[in-house]
Amino acid sequence: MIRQRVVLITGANGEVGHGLIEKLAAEPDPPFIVALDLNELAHDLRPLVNRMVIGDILDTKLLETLTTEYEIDTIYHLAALLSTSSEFNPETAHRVNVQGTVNLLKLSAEQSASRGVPVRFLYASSIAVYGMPDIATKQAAGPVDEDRFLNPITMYGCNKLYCEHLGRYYAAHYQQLAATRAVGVDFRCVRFPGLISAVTVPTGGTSDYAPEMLHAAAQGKKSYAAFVREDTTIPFMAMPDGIKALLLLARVPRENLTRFVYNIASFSRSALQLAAMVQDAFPDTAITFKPSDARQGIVDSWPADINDSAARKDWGWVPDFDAERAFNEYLLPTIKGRYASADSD
Ligand code: AKB
Repeated sequence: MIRQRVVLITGANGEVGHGLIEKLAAEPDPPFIVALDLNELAHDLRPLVNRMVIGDILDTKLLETLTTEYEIDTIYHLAALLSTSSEFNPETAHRVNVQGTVNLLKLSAEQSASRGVPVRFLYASSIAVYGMPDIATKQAAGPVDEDRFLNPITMYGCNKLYCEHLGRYYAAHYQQLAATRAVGVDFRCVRFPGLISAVTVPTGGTSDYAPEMLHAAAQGKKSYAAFVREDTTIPFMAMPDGIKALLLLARVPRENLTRFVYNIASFSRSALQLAAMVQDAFPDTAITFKPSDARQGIVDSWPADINDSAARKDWGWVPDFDAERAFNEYLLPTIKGRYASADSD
């Protein structure tokens, strides 16, 4: 039986899934997209995918069915419980974030072996893998490269860091003692900064104060209280650049890659600077700062800036948007259109 060759997207209904599906479906020769998510796909995305599977990455029976039905060429593994949500239920987060990833890596290893060609496995990691020991070190560190300060303080960060290692293991060492060496999974990973989308609002993350203040203002709310201090600084990226990075990394020939895990950076701004940009555009919303100790501690442990020179060198990564372009050419025009059309619905 000839099986359909497909691209599988987990967490397809999440923020990154939205942008990725739109971009893949708009390609001149779009792939056959199988979208997997716990929830039904948003209405506007439904026609853009070939198959929607409502299910759990912990359901190994479901994953087995998908492998028998399809020849999985590429996986974008986006499903995860984010950093704040994970702290409320760390063991559940561990199951979803780690066991879910193992299930998909195993599926990829089996498909790679049966096809004799490595499955490309794109993994969405995060700046949460870092753990800066204190604010003074964070301020003095400058742009942090991939291999320093890897002492995450959240379950999510621990999960992401460990799964980066699992990806490397399934790529280079899986079944290393077997009589015939397995075809390794083609594991490729980006560490996302805080992503800001004009069309979706995140839930359960700790970088959420930035998209939340923007969406609250665009919705015409009278006020928004950010859960961090004014001086809080971490790296951010406009969603289209995050999608661009995933697609670029997916397409680069493996021999160009010198590592499995790459930082990608775009702009770092303090919460106060972001609030000023939002208030310039939406002067009627008052943005205030009411730090929550717990969530503040998490963002303080993330670097202020990251070094993405390896991605730039190996696969030609350059973001399209700095902070000003992100606001003026993507976030503000798109978000104003979005809420204006919601008003008129
Ligand atoms: C979160 O805040 O948990 C995510 C992330 C930085 O990975 N947005």
